[in-house]
Amino acid sequence: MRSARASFWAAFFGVSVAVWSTQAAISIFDFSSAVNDRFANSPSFVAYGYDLSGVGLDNNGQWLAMISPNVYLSANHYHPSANASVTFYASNDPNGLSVTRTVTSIAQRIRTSDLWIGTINEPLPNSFVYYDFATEDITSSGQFNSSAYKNAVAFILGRSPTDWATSKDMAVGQNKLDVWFDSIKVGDTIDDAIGAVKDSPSDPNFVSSEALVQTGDSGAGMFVPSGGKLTLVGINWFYYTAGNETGSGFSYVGNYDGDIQTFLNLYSVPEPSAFAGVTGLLALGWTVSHRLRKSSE
Ligand SMILES: [Ca+2]
Ligand SMILES: [Ca+2]
Ligand SMILES: [Ca+2]
Repeated sequence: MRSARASFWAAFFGVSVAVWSTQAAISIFDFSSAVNDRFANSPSFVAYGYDLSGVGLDNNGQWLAMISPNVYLSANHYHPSANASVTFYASNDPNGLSVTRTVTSIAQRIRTSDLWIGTINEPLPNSFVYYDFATEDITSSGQFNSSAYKNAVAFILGRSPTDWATSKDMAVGQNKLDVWFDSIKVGDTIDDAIGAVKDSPSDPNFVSSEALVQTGDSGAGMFVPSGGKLTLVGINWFYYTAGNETGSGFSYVGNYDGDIQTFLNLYSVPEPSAFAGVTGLLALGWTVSHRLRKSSE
């Protein structure tokens, strides 16, 4: 069985941890900028119609996936630093609406996992999305095999082979979630992980834009589409080679939703409210009528 074999070899030969650099790029089968680069802004984009406005890359090339207007998830081993600057784009148009935020020092590792949770200095406006996240507990291959995520086709995010400015260096591929790792050790972290084997076109689980995470992609969100929306299911953690098999491993968010909710309850603040807009309009109306009255004096 594929998943058992992968777990076995990964456990015995170890896995290659993604070591970061700004040079590397996600590996996507048959990559093309129109299909795989978010900011090519093409209708043939693999994730066309899905909202990526809640995904950010900070000025150091580290990833954020927003789960409230001001709270993000990333990877413990490669997470945004306090005071980093991150620009979010409301659409896939690189010249469209964008806002820039600062990463704060309110942040922490989630237990002993490779998940990292933190805040930005000001909530994103309501034209920017934040993501629902997985909550289902999965603690064994058996539970994974009967879970909603077994064989789900996920969007895999990473740095693009195309030469974009850092904040726009976002490529998207796909892969089928088909591996579960029990207590895998990567670096100093031991945790379960959800994974996706890198297949060839002749393999039954192959999908278009089949992706394998690489160096520099750690901390990006792994999303499963559902009902036209994206659910954050994992965070890029590692890639592995086991014999002639290669694949990607993700921290599984659904085993930490309780801890995530505790952090959200403490630190999440709402997006700028409709009330602020109403106040602005009232103030503007007052100014206009005041001016009119003045000009008629
Ligand atoms: Ca859970
Ligand atoms: Ca690039
Ligand atoms: Ca695959």
